[in-house]
Amino acid sequence: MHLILGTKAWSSWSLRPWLVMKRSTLAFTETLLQLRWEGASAEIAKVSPSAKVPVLQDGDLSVWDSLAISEYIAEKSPVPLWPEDAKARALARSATAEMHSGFAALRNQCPMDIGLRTTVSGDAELAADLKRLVGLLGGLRRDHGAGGEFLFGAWTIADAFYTPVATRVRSYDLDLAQCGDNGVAKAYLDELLATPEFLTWETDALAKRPQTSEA
Ligand SMILES: N[C@@H](CCC(=O)N[C@@H](CS)C(=O)NCC(=O)O)C(=O)O
Repeated sequence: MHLILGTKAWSSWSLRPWLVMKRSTLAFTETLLQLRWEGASAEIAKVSPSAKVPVLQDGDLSVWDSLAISEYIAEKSPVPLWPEDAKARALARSATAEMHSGFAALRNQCPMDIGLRTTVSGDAELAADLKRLVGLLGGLRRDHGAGGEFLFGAWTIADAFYTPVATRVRSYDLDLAQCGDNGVAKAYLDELLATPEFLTWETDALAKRPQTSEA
């Protein structure tokens, strides 16, 4: 299988299925396409039906969109990538889908830029997203996380979808305690940043980080 990814410092959508692929133990190769230059869209359109990355190629099949790619990998993976319990799996899929389609203020006001360290004066919408984030992560850790460091104990696709958030909290110095965190959500996000898979991505992202960022 072959993953086509965008600039690793910026492309949060690429990071998610790349982490899923790593955790699956399946063999894969990858190609990196540079984002944010005048020809980027045309270059991506040559390999992606949606003109967006990531894309997964498996023989003559192209799968686009981070969530569809993650589900495809989960179907092929010898390692379980969703919780085994059906109710926990439904919750993991809900949390994953919520990140995929929600948290617009957090995504727009704090775009992923690994290596960036700054502060942001967010608005009420960002505060509402952070409050929801703290409630969601804290609740899942409390109710389902007992067997390990992740949302459902063992690592699942839901953790892949929240890893870019961990970089945003770090990059923009977001104060989760002010949004109701008793330390559980922050500790969980720090855990995501310490996984060997993320550290491998981060090293590559920093080595190839473009000089200028519009993020
Ligand atoms: N919903 C899509 C979003 C993909 C997306 O927006 N990708 C961005 C990069 S992170 C992209 O390819 N933008 C095209 C461009 O910059 O020309 C997914 O989950 O994969």
